[in-house]
Amino acid sequence: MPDSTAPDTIAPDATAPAPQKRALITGITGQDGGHLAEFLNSKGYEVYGLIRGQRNARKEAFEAEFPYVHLIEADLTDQTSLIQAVLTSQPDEVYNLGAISHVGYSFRNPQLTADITGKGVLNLLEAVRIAGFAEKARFYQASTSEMFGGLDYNRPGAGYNEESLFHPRSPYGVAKLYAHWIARNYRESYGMFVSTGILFNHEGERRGLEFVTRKISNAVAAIHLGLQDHIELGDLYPKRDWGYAGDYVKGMWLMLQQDEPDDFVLATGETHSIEEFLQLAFAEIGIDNWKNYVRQNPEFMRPAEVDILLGDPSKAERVLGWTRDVDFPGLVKLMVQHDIKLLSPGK
Ligand code: NAP
Ligand code: F7E
Repeated sequence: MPDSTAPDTIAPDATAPAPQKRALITGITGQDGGHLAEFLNSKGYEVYGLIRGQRNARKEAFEAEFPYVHLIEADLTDQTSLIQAVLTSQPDEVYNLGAISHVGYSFRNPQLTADITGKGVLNLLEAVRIAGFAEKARFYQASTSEMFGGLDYNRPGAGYNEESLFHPRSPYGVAKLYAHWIARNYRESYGMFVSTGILFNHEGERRGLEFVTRKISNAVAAIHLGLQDHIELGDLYPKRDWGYAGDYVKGMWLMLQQDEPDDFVLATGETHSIEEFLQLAFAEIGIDNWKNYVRQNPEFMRPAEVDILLGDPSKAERVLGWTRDVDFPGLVKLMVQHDIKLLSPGK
């Protein structure tokens, strides 16, 4: 017999904690994926991440460092796996960080770069729609300063902002520009909450060894410990607006907490050459004459170079309240000290 005194509906308990938010991250095994997983976990999110390949070399180490992340097998080039990933994770927020992200590699593998870095975004946006999450899930697209191209005529004195012209100079930059516009198109066409972060270079202890800053910090640490006697690099004159990855993932999250989706530049507003990075990195181990340890190798030069990148983060600072904790000397120090520790015997 039903209890006739029971109320028809149960009033919501105002004291109950808000339901745990769920985030799906592509590219979770990469630099930003690690920082973002850590950050979202600290905010109480249930974190899901895509892992690709039948035996991903990063899986074991990733699981040891991030035991709270639920890994889902999927690939940005495989639409079915992406739909399944959305259905499994039931996300409130989707962060699309997965990509071929190395500019030099993209010159050697331009079609693969187009498929993953470019069309992969379309596959993921469609997966969100097909799985029925177009209204529920907020979407972050990892756009890049490489879309600007660093050409003189295209550079406003105060740095690139959200209104600057695009002129990508690599297959990577071109693929990212497609990704940027298809993401914006889904916002405009379907009313999806899609925000893009146009991020300038950001580095740190999780940076891949194929990128110049980590290649340098790793080599400087190895030279300090007597494991290596020089480093081979390409061009040393290019300048980049280098920040710390841990600061930048907070900006990504802030973009998805706004009332409306939008596009935001994240940058430091400073630009430094590779030579300046080298000088500070070698100074960290007490070496002034760093040129004696550096050899140029054309293998590391690119068919077209982005000479200088400088960003203007004022919109993100004003609208998102985004701030940074690590400055350029602090970044170099953090990376070199981390690599000395990592390479030290019995660490
Ligand atoms: P990253 O360390 O190179 O990580 C890239 C990630 O993409 C890895 O987890 C990789 O997984 C994944 N991936 C590659 N191909 C995939 C595929 N077919 N399907 C699914 N996942 C795939 O890059 P990051 O520095 O963290 O950058 C994150 C995102 O921000 C990227 O989209 C990058 O282009 C963009 N971005 C980076 C910077 C920067 O300075 N770091 C600046 C602007 C924009 P595996 O482990 O399987 O290889
Ligand atoms: O090169 C020069 C190279 O590969 C920086 C990615 O995260 O940021 C990154 O792209 C500069 C270039 O980063 C070597 O020619 C000299 O001028 O560290 P990188 P990147 O190309 O700026 C943007 C914003 C992204 O979106 C990308 O995903 O350093 N350089 N010698 C060298 N670069 C490398 N990798 N290796 C060298 O030996």
